Amino acid sequence: MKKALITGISGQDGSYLSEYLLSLGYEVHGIVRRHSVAENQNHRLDKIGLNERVYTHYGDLLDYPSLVRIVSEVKPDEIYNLGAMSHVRISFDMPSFTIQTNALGVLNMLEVYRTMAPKAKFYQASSSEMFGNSVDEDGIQRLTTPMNPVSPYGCAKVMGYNLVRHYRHAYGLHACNGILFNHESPRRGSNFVTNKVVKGAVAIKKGLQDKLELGNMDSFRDWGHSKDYVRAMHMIINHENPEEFIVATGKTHSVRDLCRIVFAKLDMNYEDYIVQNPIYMRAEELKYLKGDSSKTQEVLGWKAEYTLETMLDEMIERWEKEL
Ligand code: NAP
Ligand code: G4F
Repeated sequence: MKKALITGISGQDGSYLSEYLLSLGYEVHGIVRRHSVAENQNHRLDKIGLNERVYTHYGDLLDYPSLVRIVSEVKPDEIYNLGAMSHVRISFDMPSFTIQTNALGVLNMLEVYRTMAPKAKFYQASSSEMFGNSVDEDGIQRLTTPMNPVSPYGCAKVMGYNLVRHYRHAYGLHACNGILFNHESPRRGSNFVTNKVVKGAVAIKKGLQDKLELGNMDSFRDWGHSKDYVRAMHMIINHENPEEFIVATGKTHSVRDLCRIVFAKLDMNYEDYIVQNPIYMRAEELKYLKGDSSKTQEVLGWKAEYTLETMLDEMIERWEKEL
């Protein structure tokens, strides 16, 4: 039985990846941070039903001794480093914590990996936010597009990305990067724009609120589903050569398009309900994302099963049940 260790197991991707690896017969271990409300500790993992093949360990990417203890106890075959301060706008408010977790946290994991479990494989959760406002002339970001990050989050992710490549080259480790474009799901944090719009629209439809406050509606994102993207993570780490891969749908929509689609699904016109509030704007905005995942499709055989529409339907269903 293969053993996987997931940092960020309590997050959106960590919970879907655990579910997927369990379905493949893995023993799954995850690092969780201590929460003051113990009931919230396994908020997402409870959804998949913690079972005898999922083990959680208290730790933190910034607490090196905890990482040493966990990696030496677990002896993982595969390490997925998904833990991060993952909210781009909040990274402007907490730049130091973001850089520590998303850059030095990667260094800590790589050092523990190199010294305690060098035979394991290592996956790093890299991000399309690393491209910033770089776009090729044909309006696409690909593996050769320069990285010009426009947020503390993006800067930290570029550092993590480069450290992974450096450790691979310097120490001959099987360490790889998945550059994932935005991916969402019913388990997405409700302060990311897709889930915020879906939750707000359902609440308005049910008469629970009148308006929805948003920031910039003219940025474009390439939105896929987390379930499709965690399958890609497993393919990337298990490719014979550790390399970089992009995971994206190749389709892009503006935040305004997203609002139009979601409100129309609920028989409403978004223009009657959306109010713009500058507190949700960013000091510097990433305007446009549309990724080229042709290498991932051709080399690994990865293909998305969800469309934006089917994903939004699933998210609407969640909030219709819950609100
Ligand atoms: P998420 O839901 O915000 O989950 C982040 C996870 O990281 C949570 O489990 C969180 O724990 C944990 N974490 C935060 N700080 C930590 C620390 N100092 N030490 C240990 N764990 C820590 O994010 P996600 O959407 O699943 O994303 C997973 C990864 O992919 C992240 O690295 C993100 O930056 C990257 N990524 C995401 C996307 C996307 O569109 N979703 C795209 C590209 C890359 P708590 O629950 O205790 O906060
Ligand atoms: O949903 P978002 O917060 O996602 P963002 O900033 O693109 O970051 C996500 O994707 C990255 C991959 O490219 C990940 F690395 C990262 O961890 C995260 O998962 O914002 C999307 C767009 C932005 O242009 C933002 O300005 O929506 C715009 N927006 C407009 N109003 C808003 C809001 N975003 C949020 N969160 N909240 C708003 O009220």
